[in-house]
Formats: sequence, structure tokens, C-alpha cells
Amino acid sequence: MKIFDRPGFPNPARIRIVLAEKKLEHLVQFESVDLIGAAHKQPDFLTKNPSGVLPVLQLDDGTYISECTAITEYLDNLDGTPTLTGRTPKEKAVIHMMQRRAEAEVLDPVGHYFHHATPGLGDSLQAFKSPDWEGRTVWGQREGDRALRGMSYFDEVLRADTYVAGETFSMGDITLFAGLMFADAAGLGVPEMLTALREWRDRVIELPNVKSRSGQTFLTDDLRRLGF
Ligand SMILES: N[C@@H](CCC(=O)N[C@@H](CS)C(=O)NCC(=O)O)C(=O)O
Repeated sequence: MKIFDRPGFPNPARIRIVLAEKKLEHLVQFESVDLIGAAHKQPDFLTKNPSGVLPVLQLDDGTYISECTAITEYLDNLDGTPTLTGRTPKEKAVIHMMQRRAEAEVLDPVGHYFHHATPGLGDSLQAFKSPDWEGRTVWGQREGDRALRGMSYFDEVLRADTYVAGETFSMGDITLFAGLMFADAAGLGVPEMLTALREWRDRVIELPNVKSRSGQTFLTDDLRRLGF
């Protein structure tokens, strides 16, 4: 199998954590896509994923699978014993719901903040994003506020539960973790007062399959090139 991604970016990191959790790294080849140069918006890449975003999984039969949740479900079920997406109908439903909340209320709004309230990935990509840059800045700022509200919600959740969807580490934790790392990299941060959320993050970052793939290096190399 092949993964088209860019090391150090939040969504690619979700799948790298999944591969480590499922001990599948030896089965995939990684191909780095020039995200800063907008390679993922060119026709060749759009045939793999019409949404023009990373990561994309290519199966040995040539099928392309995009969207981290779909890729995670595929990889989690390969060995017949899913550990990240749930086993029973109830586990599957709760993890699906909490994952979607982490994506919709934290990770995606942080991404919108990054792209529309900061210089984002730079000029070469801006043409694909927003001809109306000034107008979108206000929207980007609001998305930052929305992400902070999403973080408050998860702070409440994590006061009661060990992990995002209960007592077991799941796809929901991976999504929220990527959202918080992206928030740091984008300059939004995670408010000090959200102590349960920050304590959860300190625990997750120490998990063996998360540790080597995250931390301080998140986004750093590419952002440094962009002048952050
Ligand atoms: N919903 C998508 C999000 C993918 C995504 O936004 N990936 C980012 C990298 S972290 C990307 O490719 N951004 C490039 C762009 O927005 O132009 C997923 O789950 O895979």
C-alpha cells in the first residue's frame, strides 16, 4: 500500500499514529506531496482525491481512499480486530459521534483559522482558497473562536472520562490530538484554564505510538520556511 502525505502535518499525522497503533507501518510506502508548492491542487493529484487534501491511501489494487476516518476504518479492520473504531454497534456509534465532534468542532475550525486568519500555507495556495482574502479573515477569526468553544466542550468530556469516547483510546482521541497540535502550530493555543484537556493531551503525547510522531516538531519545518 502507498500513503500520499506530508510528514509533520496534522491530518497525515492521524494516519501515521493509526499505522503505528495497528503495527502496519511495514506494509506501506510513503510518498511526500509538495503541499507548499500546491502539488495537491494539480490535476494529477486530484484524480487521487478530488478534494485536493492529504493524506490519501492507495491500495495494492489501485483503489484510492481519502478522508482520515475512512482510511482509519480500513486499516483498523484489516486484521479483523478493530481497536480504534469500536467492536460492538454501540462502541462504533459512540466513537463515530465523538470523532465527528472532534473534527467538526476543533480540528476543522483550527484549519480554517490557520488558512483564513493567518498567512496559512502561503501565496501559492491562496489562489485555490480565497480570492476574497480580506473578507475571509473575519470568518477565519470566528472559526478560531469556534475551535476554542470546541476545546471547552472536550475539557468537560475529559473531566468525566479517561478518553474522548470513554475508557479506551480511539479514533476520536487521535482527531482531537491532531486538532490541539494544529492549534499550537497555528498560534491559537490551548487555554491554560482547560486543565482536563491539557492533562489528557500530556497523557496522550506520552503514548508510545503517538510520542515519536508529534510533539514540538508538528508543522515546524514547513512553517519555518513560510516565515512563522
Ligand atoms: N477531512 C480531511 C482533511 C484533510 C486535510 O485538510 N489535510 C490537509 C493537511 S493537514 C491538507 O491537505 N491541506 C491542504 C489544503 O488545505 O490546501 C481528512 O480527514 O483527510
